[in-house]
Formats: sequence, C-alpha cells, structure tokens
Amino acid sequence: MKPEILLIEPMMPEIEKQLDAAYTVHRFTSVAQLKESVGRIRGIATGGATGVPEAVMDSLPALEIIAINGIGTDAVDLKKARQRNIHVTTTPGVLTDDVADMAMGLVLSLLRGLPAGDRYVRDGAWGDKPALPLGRKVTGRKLGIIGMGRVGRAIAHRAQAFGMPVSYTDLRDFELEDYAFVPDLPTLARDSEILVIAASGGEGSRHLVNREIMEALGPDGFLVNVARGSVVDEQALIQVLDAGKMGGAALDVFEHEPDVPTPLRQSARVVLQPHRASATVETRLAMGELVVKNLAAHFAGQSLLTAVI
Ligand code: 8YV
Repeated sequence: MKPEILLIEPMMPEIEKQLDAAYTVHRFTSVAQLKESVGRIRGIATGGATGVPEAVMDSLPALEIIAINGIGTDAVDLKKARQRNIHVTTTPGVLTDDVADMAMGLVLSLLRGLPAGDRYVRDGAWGDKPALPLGRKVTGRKLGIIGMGRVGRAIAHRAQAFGMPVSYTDLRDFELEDYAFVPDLPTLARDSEILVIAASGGEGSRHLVNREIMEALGPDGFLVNVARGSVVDEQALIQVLDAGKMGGAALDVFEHEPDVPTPLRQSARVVLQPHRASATVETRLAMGELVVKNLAAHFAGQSLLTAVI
C-alpha cells in the first residue's frame, strides 16, 4: 500500500510523476473534497507562500510530515507542528541564486525603466511619442539589505560586481569583511539608495518596512522586495509613493497574493512580478527533487535531508 499524501500546490510535471509513483496523491481543492481519506493522509507537499491552511492541518489526524517546496515557513503553523510531532522540511540553498538574480533584475528594471521601455517599443511609441524619462544609474549606488542569510549574501555578492557599497541589517552582526553591519533599520534606510528585503516572513518581521522606513529611504530611494509581502506595510507604501516621498519600488511579493492593490498596479513608480523569484526550470526541478527526497527519507524511516523540525 502506497502512503497517501496531499499536494496543496502544483509542482513540475516531472516531480509530480515521481510523487505519483511513490504515493497515492490527493490534489487539494477543499477540505470537504478530501472526505474519508483525511484519516489516511500522512504527508503534505506545498509551496512556501501557500503553506498549509489551519483547517487543512486540523483535519488531518495522521499527518506526519509537511514538505515545503520553498524556504519560507511562515505559512505553516510551526508551533502546532511541533506539538503534534509533525516534521517540516524546506528547500534551502538550491533557490538562492535565482532569488538573488531576481533581486538584481528588479533593481535594473526599476532604475533603468526596462518594463516601460519594452512597452514603449511594443506600442509603436518610439519615433512617434516623446522620449521616455531618463532612468537612474545603477552602478555605484549604495545598497542596503534587510536579512543577511543565504539570499542576502548572494545579492550582496552580485551588487559588488556593480560597484555598489553594501550595508545590511539583521538580528546580529555576522562580521562580514566586505559588508557593513548597521544595527538599526531606520539608519540603514537613511544611508541607502536602494533597500532590498531578503528577510524571512512571519510575525517577527511583519510591517518591518513601515512609513518611517520608506520616508527615511526618501524621494530618491528605491525599495525592492523578493522576500514576503508581509514585511512591507503595503497601504503605507501606496501612500508614500503617491506623495513622492519615496522614489519607487520593485515587488515580487505582496501582502495578499495574488491580489495586488489597484494603486500599485497603476503606479508608474513600481515594477511588479507575480512571485517568481525561484521560478526557473532548473531551480524548480532542484527544489522538487528535495521535496521528493525528504518525503522518501521520512517514509523509509531515514533522517530528513533539510528538516526545520
Ligand atoms: C516559491 C517561496 O515561489 O521559497 C519560498 O518560500 O515563496 C518561493 O520560492 C514557492 O515556495 C513555490 O510555491
């Protein structure tokens, strides 16, 4: 008898094929649809931002493992998982480069106006309408990073190639040779020209980037978020941008995905992406393989590869 698992968020076909071969896979639509199988489901595979809704976790008494296809654990109730002895795994390391690449792509897109330039050519405006406003220089601009974990460091490394002085804030000083630690976020924001968020989501970082931080970044400052929408006070962001108190923002993540507030969608000061920082063929395969291996290890009674709990 194959163990039964619940797939909450679709994965690559190659990965789902492996899951189908090893397990009876229930593809999630609603708790009601799971009916009598709830008592037999022993594992979950899900995305980082999707996590496990509370009602789903509560409805699965036989749940043993949650394998997250991502690095964020903020959408899983870890406290409850611990209490119920449910293992939780993530996919650290394999997505670091992609997320850092996306951060730099957003920096370039925002400051050089790449999406606007693309639209201008496509729309036939070139040679017809007035020239686009000039962009802003990227090379040498001061970069601040919130969260100096794997992703933050990979962003810093890339920024160095752009001649950017890099500073960061985190819960502690990592004593990194090339990057200056700034203990408080308002100072980091005031001293940076671009502020990139690479911190974990969850209650500890909720609305860390509030109105005060955005105004400290200032009318010439730019905000980039490749972490979690919850880190930014989105309503404050809309108002600060509208008032011209911050230069612009490039966002891959939002507070209530997939809903993006209309003022953000209509603002000429923002560049938007639909939570795609880890979305490459290579990386999603590597992430999926880790999910498959963690589940296989668990059901074979072996130690997990990348356990959080
Ligand atoms: C993925 C993420 O988009 O790593 C995370 O926590 O949010 C992203 O890498 C997601 O996990 C796939 O759904």
